[in-house]
Amino acid sequence: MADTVNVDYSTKIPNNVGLLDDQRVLKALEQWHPGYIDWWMTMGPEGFQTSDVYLRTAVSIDPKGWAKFDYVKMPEYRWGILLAPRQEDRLVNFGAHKGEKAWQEVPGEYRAMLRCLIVVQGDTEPASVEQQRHLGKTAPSLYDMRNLFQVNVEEGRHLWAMVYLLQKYFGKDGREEAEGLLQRRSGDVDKPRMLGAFNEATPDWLSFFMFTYFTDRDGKMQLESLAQSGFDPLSRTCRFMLTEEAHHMFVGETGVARTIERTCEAMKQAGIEDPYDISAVRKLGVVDLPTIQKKANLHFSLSLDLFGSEISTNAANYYNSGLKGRFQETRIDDDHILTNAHYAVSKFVDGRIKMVEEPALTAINMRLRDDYVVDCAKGVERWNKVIEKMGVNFRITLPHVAFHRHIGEFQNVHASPTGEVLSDAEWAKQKEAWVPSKDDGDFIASLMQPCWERGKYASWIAAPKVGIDNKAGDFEYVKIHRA
Ligand code: BYC
Repeated sequence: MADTVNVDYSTKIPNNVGLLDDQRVLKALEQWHPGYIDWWMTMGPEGFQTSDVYLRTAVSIDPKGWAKFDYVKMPEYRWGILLAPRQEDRLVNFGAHKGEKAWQEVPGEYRAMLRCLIVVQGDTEPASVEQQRHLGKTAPSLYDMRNLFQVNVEEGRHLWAMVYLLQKYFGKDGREEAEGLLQRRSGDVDKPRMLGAFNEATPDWLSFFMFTYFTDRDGKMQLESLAQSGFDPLSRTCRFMLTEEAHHMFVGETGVARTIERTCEAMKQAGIEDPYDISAVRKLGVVDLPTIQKKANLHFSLSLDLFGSEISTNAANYYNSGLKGRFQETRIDDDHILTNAHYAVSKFVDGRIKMVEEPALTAINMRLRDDYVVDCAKGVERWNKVIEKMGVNFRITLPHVAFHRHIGEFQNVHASPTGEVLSDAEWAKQKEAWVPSKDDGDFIASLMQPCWERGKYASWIAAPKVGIDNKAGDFEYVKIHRA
């Protein structure tokens, strides 16, 4: 069977890539399946594997109606292989091969590079599930719990998507890499996940919302760039992943917005005008706005690190080879080859942060990061609208790109959120005003009391405006069954 719009559920692994006719890959995936389930049971959402969760499952790749909602026990979720429809006559749209027919097989000379990109992408998916595995126990509502589990099962599916590419196109080393993806663990000293932010803890729900807002948005940008790939199966895979990714960022944006809304509402009710009167605000059982700002500072800066170095020969090679493009590559008005183009890069020169013109090819990471910052700022403005509407005098801002960085130009620089360069001593003195302190973490942890009654929400978060799948306010999104 050729690639189809509808998903074939007759095989153990649902798919629209004709796996029935591809016994080698079907067998390889079936062999990988028990290890995956084993990983899911030990590293997936802790304590809720026998609960019935109102989840969406992809049943088609038709953008008009691709998902169906129903109660599912998570280990029985049908993780499948779904690729966006093939576009006839698709071309390589950038780099040295621009204008050639898009590749249906891996170009030999780019095999190692392509494998590396797929493995890095694949590694982030199970990492995020591992980071979030304890959160179910402190869910502020059944609605939020369901959203967490939806994000988790879909990250699991994104792992399947990358493993399919490895198994189908990379032979023995692909199979080894697929195994490796189940072996590494987020935060493990001996076998950590590959990228920095995916080894950080997600200790509370505000971190989860910030992560899905900022870090899933890096996912969006990276997937958008990989969706441009001249290697057509990767492009089609990423295009379908992006359909699911939108909900993850929605969970983040609305989660933070609802937290802000509840804080402002409680302040107004108590007659507190000063958002910096932190102890008074905290007594109301809500997160004060300055602490929300610190959380945003932390997650934004960790996510900026995921773009790699501003100047990167890896990125130039990916681009030149036609493997990874820019955000919305085909809509950019230039030659898409970039050998003579320049791009302004923020750098640390003679003790100062400056913009410097660099060859555009080596500045690909920087450009994607710039696009990311613009995208992040839009949701932050929507958060500020919530604050403004409630009549509170406070604004959330994105910190300077040099703030709190561990990768790239600014990794050895201390900079304030407004971009002033600081001495070690100045940084040490002020750091706790900018990133969450242990006290902030302890306070947030104290708020993380489970609230699992239908239609009820924890003290620190407002109810959503609409239900998932338009369900009523008291809908039982998770029928909890604790084993
Ligand atoms: N942490 O030339 P450089 C998602 C390494 S998120 C640790 O500066 P390059 C999701 C780098 O690997 C999206 N190491 O960077 C979100 C390289 O090592 P090698 C995931 C890092 O290669 C939420 C060396 O430093 N997808 O989907 O241009 C939930 C020098 O690298 C880091 C992708 O990232 C770091 N932060 O760019 C679930 C797309 N940064 O090669 C999922 C695929 C750099 O010298 N990945 N290094 O051993 C890529 O395109 C690139 O690997 C990167 C790095 C953009 C990450």
